[in-house]
Amino acid sequence: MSASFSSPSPDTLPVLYSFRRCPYAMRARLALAYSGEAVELRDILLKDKPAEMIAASPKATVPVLVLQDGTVIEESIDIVWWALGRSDPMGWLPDDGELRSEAHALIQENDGPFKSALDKYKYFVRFPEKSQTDYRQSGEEFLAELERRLEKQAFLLGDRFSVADAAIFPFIRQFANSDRDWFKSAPYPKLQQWLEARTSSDGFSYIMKKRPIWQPDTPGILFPDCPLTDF
Ligand SMILES: N[C@@H](CCC(=O)N[C@@H](CS)C(=O)NCC(=O)O)C(=O)O
Repeated sequence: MSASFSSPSPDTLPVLYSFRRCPYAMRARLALAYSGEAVELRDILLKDKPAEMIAASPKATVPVLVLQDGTVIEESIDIVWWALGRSDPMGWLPDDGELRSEAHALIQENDGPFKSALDKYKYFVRFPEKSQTDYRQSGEEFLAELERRLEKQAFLLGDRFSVADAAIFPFIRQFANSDRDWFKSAPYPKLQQWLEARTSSDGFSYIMKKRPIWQPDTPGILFPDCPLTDF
């Protein structure tokens, strides 16, 4: 925490409903934390969603960002673009239009086919049509694509960290954690290093800090409450 960081009061801020372990919520918290766009963070439990959140967003998934004018942003990637569009001190948004389109395309691949394979790999018992290995192999198509990118550059879009790295790594982490021994011995050394760097960073520890679950009629937590400059 730095003395120069001015702390707005949480009750005049946009409200973010979030669940600590959700990869979609992680990407939103990361973008908000690094943009410095302060919000009132309300950490919730999926099994006990607050009525306030469901009233704001009946689809009832996290993350949800409710702006002061009542606008509701209920897709994690839209929260990411909103935060970085307002403030991007780390330069996570590519200046180049083509690279921005590439970021969109890669994130779509992550959120679509890869996430679907990830869910089936993780919860294979619920999807008996195919084996866990089949599901893993289908997820590996995306891992291999990321590995190819990281063989020629340090980050997914080039030589600097970008919105694509921030939006995608929580899902790769989840895939890796589904069977750590397998992931450690899988032929994706660059991806393993990239993931390790992200998950061992102070910024990741910051967004993953255990915070008290929000209770209705109480103020949430000011987030971020310190400047983050390194990721
Ligand atoms: N497309 C949504 C997906 C969000 C999502 O599915 N979040 C999960 C948690 S990781 C959720 O809230 N699920 C509802 C539930 O489990 O009740 C987004 O990007 O924000």
